[in-house]
Amino acid sequence: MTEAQRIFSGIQPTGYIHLGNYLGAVRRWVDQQSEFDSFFCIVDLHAMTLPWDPKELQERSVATGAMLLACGIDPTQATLYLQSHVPAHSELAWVLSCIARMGELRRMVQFKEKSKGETESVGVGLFTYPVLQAADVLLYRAHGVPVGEDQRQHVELMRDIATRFNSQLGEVFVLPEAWIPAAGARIMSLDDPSSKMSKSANRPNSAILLEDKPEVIAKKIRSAVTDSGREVTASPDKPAVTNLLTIYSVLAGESIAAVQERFVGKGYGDLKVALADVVVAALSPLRERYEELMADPAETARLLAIGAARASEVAATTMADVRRAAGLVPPA
Ligand code: AQP
Repeated sequence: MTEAQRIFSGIQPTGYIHLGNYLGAVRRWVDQQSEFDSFFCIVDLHAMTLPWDPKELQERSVATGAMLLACGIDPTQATLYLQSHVPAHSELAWVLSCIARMGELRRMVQFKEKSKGETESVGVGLFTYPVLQAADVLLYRAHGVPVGEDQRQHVELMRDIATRFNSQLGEVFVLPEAWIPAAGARIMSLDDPSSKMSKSANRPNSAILLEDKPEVIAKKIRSAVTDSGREVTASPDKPAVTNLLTIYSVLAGESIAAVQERFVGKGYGDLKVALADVVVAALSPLRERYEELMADPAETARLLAIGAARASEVAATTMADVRRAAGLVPPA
């Protein structure tokens, strides 16, 4: 039997997991975990790149673990853990920050967006976090990185850093590939279809959270902005309706054309009512499992510790090769 290819992906515990995270990443992790040697990481160190509340970070880290389990991540199949429990992530990030170049980090769109032009006063971590992200993936010598569209540039950067390390110091790293889904790779905000649905948007009606109750989901969808015109069709001049149709299509497992067909002669209001039903049907079982798991956070913490032990073993092997290649003397 050939060994399963390895995949790695992460999620920040910066807030509440939303439908964009689910469709762009988490749902696919669940589908892929039996086929690949899967590492799914709650990247708590990344959650420190903008000012944070320590108590909230602690709570959200375990709650994110519980939500991933509720979504169907199976700790007997996948390695699920907290990034800070495996110190090799930070160690490798330092080594790679000596390989990465200022110019390539400056080009990162997320840095430009999140620093909002305040490049002198934001934390250094916001600038260097793509290097930590490169370390996250390269540490496990993962082939595939199942992510949403927003992470494409960061995966390109990790390939560049890995290539440079391998050619300067010796072949240590596998070059990872971004695995971006054909549909659902960029779910947009409900209140602004020009910006992606995001945990850090801090606008209550912009994102559907996986833990939202049915009435909240229906209300958010009812208040979603729509476009001019009346026809329920996906097109570049109808970004809001296209977004709603995309969500419907991915969750219902039907093509956009088939979904459009359902709404011939109907209006945006009809689409919103039907979409709310589809979203509630998909998310209610997750929310119920999540509420059960949150009644016993110690159990989630225990499962995360088991994942960290497995991740540490794999990380140690890579770090031994990195140290050797970099010329760091092993402890006597
Ligand atoms: N809107 C989205 N559509 C599809 N996929 C998405 N992802 C994020 N947003 C969308 C994918 O979800 C995974 C986890 O990403 P994250 O933890 O960075 O989530 P976020 O919502 O992007 O979180 P933040 O805190 O708001 O971060 P920023 O502001 O950096 O985006 C990834 O695979 C991501 O592609």
